[in-house]
Amino acid sequence: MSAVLSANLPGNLPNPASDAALAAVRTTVHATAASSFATDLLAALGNQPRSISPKYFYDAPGSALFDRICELPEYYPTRTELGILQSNAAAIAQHLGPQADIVEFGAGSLLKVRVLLEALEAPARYVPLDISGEHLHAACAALRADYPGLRVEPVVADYTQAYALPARLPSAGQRVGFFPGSTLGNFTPAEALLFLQHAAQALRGGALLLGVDLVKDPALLHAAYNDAAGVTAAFNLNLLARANRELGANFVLAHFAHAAFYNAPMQRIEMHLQSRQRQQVGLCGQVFTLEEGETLHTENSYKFTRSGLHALAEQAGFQPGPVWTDAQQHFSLHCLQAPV
Ligand code: AVI
Repeated sequence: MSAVLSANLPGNLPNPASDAALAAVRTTVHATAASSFATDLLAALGNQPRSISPKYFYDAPGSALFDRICELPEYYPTRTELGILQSNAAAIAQHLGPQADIVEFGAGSLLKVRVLLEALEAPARYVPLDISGEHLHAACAALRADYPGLRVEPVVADYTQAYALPARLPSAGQRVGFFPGSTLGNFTPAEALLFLQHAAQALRGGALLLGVDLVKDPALLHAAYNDAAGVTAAFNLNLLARANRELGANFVLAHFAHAAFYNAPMQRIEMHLQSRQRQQVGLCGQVFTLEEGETLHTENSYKFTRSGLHALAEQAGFQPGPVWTDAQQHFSLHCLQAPV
């Protein structure tokens, strides 16, 4: 998960890579991940308005909280997308064809790709890309145990930066990118475009199966990000807890409130951490004053219309294909054809 994309896209286009090139990408990912939280949080606190990438939610406690969010009654995206996949598995498989070479951007719980693997005819390979090597390798071990015949080739990489995919298999069908969960909605529009442009090149001649949340009744959206059990609040506040753990900051969590609301003109949920009082916080030897009511903007979660997503995909070089949705049109799964 990340919202930082490289601006010089042509220089970063992925190519089938040598082992040395892959190793270089992995080393860079690890080195930058450790130092960037402090740098980005310092910059966020010093800026006005204050804003930080949602990628910092996902340390181990944050990832566990996100898994709990996905099970909440109010948080419809996960189960709705899974339902769409299950109900349309045969049609999706027919559209993607036999011996697909599947590339998943992120390796969440691997639950959704299992539905795809079950439905596809003789998938040739599964290549999940994730920034967390530990999580990725554990998930792949579980998958290998359940699909002993499947070639599983994890790549530790930040897929919002330059990444390299393993060379194509001569015997495989089309390369199929899989990006479920509406993670695209956590990018800025410019970052979303860059990600799609990058994916269009990486998947040349293949397709991208993309899950995105749809614009809907703001009351449903509000409930999904303000659950009664307070799990989303804990997820948001974990950013400060993480800064205390990793960076020696002195945030008092009780002095901040979770604030999430739908910004209709921008078609996005915004999450903020709102200062409950005038306070001072220390981070890396610097002291920042927050006035009562001031916020640190921690996440945007964009919602899409079918036509808006198609326009974005076309701008990135994809040709829109079939769209599968649930009966209530809450969520959508798009098949986008990559350029040849
Ligand atoms: C990961 N991402 C798509 C989630 C979303 O809905 O934007 C993250 C999340 N934030 C709060 N609840 C869930």
